[in-house]
Amino acid sequence: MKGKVSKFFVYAGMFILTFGASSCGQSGVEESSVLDSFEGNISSQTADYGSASNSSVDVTASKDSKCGQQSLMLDYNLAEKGYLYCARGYGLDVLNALWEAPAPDKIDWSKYTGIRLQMKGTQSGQLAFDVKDAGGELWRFMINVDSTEWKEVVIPFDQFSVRHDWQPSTSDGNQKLDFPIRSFQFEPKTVGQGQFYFDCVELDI
Ligand SMILES: [Ca+2]
Repeated sequence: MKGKVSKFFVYAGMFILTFGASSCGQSGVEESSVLDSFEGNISSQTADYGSASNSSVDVTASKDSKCGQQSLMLDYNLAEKGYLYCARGYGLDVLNALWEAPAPDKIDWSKYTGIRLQMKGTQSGQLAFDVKDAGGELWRFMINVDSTEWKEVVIPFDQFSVRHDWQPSTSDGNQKLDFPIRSFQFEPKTVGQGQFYFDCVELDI
C-alpha cells in the first residue's frame, strides 16, 4: 500500500510539472517559457503605454483570458497620422512594467526560436508587435488581424524587421537582433476605434 501511495504522488507530481511547463505556468516554474500572461495589477504603473495627442489608449486587465485569470486589454482610438503603443519588459520608462518571466539576462535565449502569443481584436486590420533588443534597437513584425476570435500568432526571431520609421535615440543602430531582448510592445496600426486582447506571450522552442 505504501508503495502505491508514493507512486501516485510521483505521477501526480510529474503531471503538475508537465502541465506547468507546457501551458501558462507560474512564473516560478523554472522551465516555463512564458514571458508574460498579464496576471495581477494592470495599470499605468505596470504597463508602459501612451499615444499621440490626436489618439488615445487605455490599458486594463480583462477576464477574457487564455492563460491564467486575465488578459491585457487595449481600448484605443487611433487617428490618421497618430500612434499609440503598450509595452512590457525591462528598460522602459515605467519601471514596474516588467514582464512576468525573469529579467532578460537571466533567460537562455539560445534555447528559443521565436515568440508565440494569443490575441484577438474587435476590429480587423494591422497590428505591429515590436521587440527592443539588447542594443536598444526596435524590431517589428506585422500581424494581420482578420478574426474577432482568439488566435495564436507565432513569430520566429528571423521574421522581425528592424524599424525604419523610428528608433529610440539610444539605439545602437547595428541592424542586428541582439539578445537578450529587453521588452515587447503592441501598436495598433489601423485607424479607428477598437479593443485588442493579448495573453500568453511565450518563448517558442
Ligand atoms: Ca493571462
